[in-house]
This record gives sequence, C-alpha cells and structure tokens, in this order.
Amino acid sequence: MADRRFLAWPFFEPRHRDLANAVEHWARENLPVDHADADAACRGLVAQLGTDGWLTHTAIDPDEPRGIDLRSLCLIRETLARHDALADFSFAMQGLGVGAVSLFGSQEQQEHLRRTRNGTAIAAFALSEARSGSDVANIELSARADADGFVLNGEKMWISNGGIADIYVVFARTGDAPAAKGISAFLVTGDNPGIEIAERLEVIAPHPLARLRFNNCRVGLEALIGRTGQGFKIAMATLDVFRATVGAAALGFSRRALDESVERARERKLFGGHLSDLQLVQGHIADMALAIDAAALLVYRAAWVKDAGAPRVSREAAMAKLFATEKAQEVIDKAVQIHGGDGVRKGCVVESLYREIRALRIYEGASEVQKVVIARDALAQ
Ligand code: COS
Repeated sequence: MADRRFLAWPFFEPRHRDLANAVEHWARENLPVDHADADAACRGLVAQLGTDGWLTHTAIDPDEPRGIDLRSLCLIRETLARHDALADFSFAMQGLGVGAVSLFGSQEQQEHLRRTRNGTAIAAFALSEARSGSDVANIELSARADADGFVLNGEKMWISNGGIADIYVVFARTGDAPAAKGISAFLVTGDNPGIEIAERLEVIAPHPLARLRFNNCRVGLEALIGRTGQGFKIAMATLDVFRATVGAAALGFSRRALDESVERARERKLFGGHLSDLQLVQGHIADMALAIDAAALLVYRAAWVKDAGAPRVSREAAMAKLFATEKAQEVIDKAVQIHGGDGVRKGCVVESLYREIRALRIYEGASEVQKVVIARDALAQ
C-alpha cells in the first residue's frame, strides 16, 4: 500500500482527498487489465474509464466550461500509473489529445469533448514529426488554404493512439510566416479518408503508436482551432498544462517501485537475516523515499499554481516533469537491483516499470527541453 500521507499537504482540498480515495478503490477493483493486445486493452480502458466517470476530469464540460483541475488530473494519473501503466496512458491521452480543444476550441469544437469525456471517442495529439520532435517550430506537415477550408499533406510521427483514435488535434504549417509563427492547429476526425496509418510502431512498453500520413486530407474552416499562426503557442500552452501530469505518472511508477522493494526487502532472507537489515539496502530505500517526496512536492506545486489561476506555469511544469521522470528512472533502477535476478524477469512488476518509465523522459518534451525552459526562465528574471 503506497504512502498516502502526502494527501494531507496543503495543496489539496477535501474534494481531492475524496477523489484520491475513490480512484484508488476503483483501481484496486479493476486493474491491471490484460495487456496482450494493447489496442484492445486501450479501447476497453477508455470505454470503462468513461462509463465510470473518470474521463470527465480530462477535458472541460461544454455545458459548464470551468477549466481543467490539474490536481485532480495528477492524482488520477499517479494512482492509475501505480496500478497499470496502460490505464494511465488511456486516461492521459484523453486529456492531452484534445487539450487544445479544451483550452482554445470553439463552442462547436468543444461539442466533441462530450464523447472524449464519456469514453465513446478516443483522442490523439499529433504534433511530432520525424525531423521535429523537440524543435516544434520546424514542423513541415502543410495545411494549404483553399475555398472550402484546408488541405493537409505530410506525415506525423510517434502519435500515441495513432490507429485507434477518433479525434486528432493536428499541428500543421499554414502560410508563409517563418518557424513558430507559421503553425496552426486543426481538429481532424479519425474517419477522414485523408488520414492513413503509414506504420504501427513497436516500442519497449507497448501501447498504440503510429506514423500517420496525411494525403490530401481535407478539412473545413470550422476545423481550425484558434486562428492561423497560433498553433505553436496553442501546442506550448497545452503542454504546459499536461507536462505536470507526466510527472504525476512517473510518481505513480516510483511509488509502486518503492512498495515492491519494501515488500521484497522485508521478506527476502540472506546472510542469516532479512534484506532490509542491510544498511546498503536501507540506503537505497531512503534514496527512493526521498526522491518520491521531492518529486511529489514539485508535481503538486505545479498543479496547485495552475489551479490557483497562474497565467503561465511553464517553469513549474518543466521542473515537475524533469525531476519526477528522471528520479523515477533512478528509483525503479534501484528497485530492480533490490529484486536481484527477479527484477529483470518478465512478469515481475519492477521489470515492467523499468520499461514503462523510459519514454516519459522523452515524450511531451525531453528532459533536455525542460532544462531549456527552466534555464530561459531563470536567465530572463
Ligand atoms: N505558452 C505560450 N507561449 C509560448 C510558450 C508557452 N509555454 N512557450 C513559448 N511561447 C511563445 C514564445 O513567447 C514566443 O512567442 P513570441 O514570438 O510572440 O515572442 C514563441 O512561442 C516562440 O517561442 P520560443 O522562441 O521559445 O520557441 P523555440 O522554437 O525556441 O522552442 C522549446 C522552445 C524547445 C521549449 C519548444 O519547442 C518545446 O517545448 N519543444 C518540445 C516539444 C515537445 O514537447 N514535443 C513532444 C511532443 S508531444 S509527445
């Protein structure tokens, strides 16, 4: 059972503590699911998370557009991640996928959120390209304006939920303005005949992931999110909200790694005592517990600052994501060490955590990008 004393921290309101308890209860009843077929698992998870109401936290309510509560998102992500990485993935993508619609969408576009919030539509965020993952200002996928709207041509890479999504938010180059100023955001439905799954991508921690090809993909004027040329800022503002939640997922993985390690250290007998009697092992456990609390402080600080109405949380979000994901990698590595041979054995919880954590240091802004954001902020003060 993970340490839950953090719930007493002043970042939270009583409703957050109730939410954390409710989602913990739900996760214990329903997770983990079978991962043998990742597409089927994710479809099932989105449907169930929708039916049971959890996805209402991922996007704004079109009837009462009040904004996204970031502390709730983080609490749900860390709890789901502690029980099942695919459940966390499915939940998270429903938020990031249509994050731009929650934040900048028209009333008509926000109607789509009814379906992502009830789990009947799967969402995806199509920003990265083969030659522009970190360097977003360099994206090449083109959106040419014509009489009826726009025609998209080009490719997107590393698109989570690619292949199973019903709604994509796609960032493309419109007009002649250079770099960041020439990018716009579009809402494209998965049934558009101009979207093709060029390749399904297999990774160390399997989840639906694809390279997408846009082949004369036609969208109407109503597909444009915000105005032309605003796409870069829309992407950055969306990432500012969701990056702290990546830190929260890493925190969930870390907490699970610590729980597994404590159990192992208490049970495993060697040298006439228990693993937990060895001071070097105690040193590992102490490092893990310390990293977890420090990461949690940064994650919930970022969420609290955002919920308190800060106009921009780039710095706080970058610190939370950077620290929580990098430390989770170290925490999980120690957990593998404490488990010895079992730690690298398929089927062992810490073996899967070791694979699951790696991508979090890359996606939604690699650790190096977070350092750029933090350093630019410090230098600008
Ligand atoms: N919110 C609002 N506006 C922002 C912003 C933010 N968080 N960050 C930057 N902007 C604005 C800047 O103010 C600037 O506007 P002006 O030209 O009006 O001054 C404009 O956007 C360009 O910003 P900047 O010059 O900082 O852009 P760079 O090309 O140097 O990019 C980084 C900066 C590297 C931080 C950015 O490209 C980035 O975050 N990359 C990683 C992307 C990512 O997460 N990819 C993963 C995809 S999802 S799996």
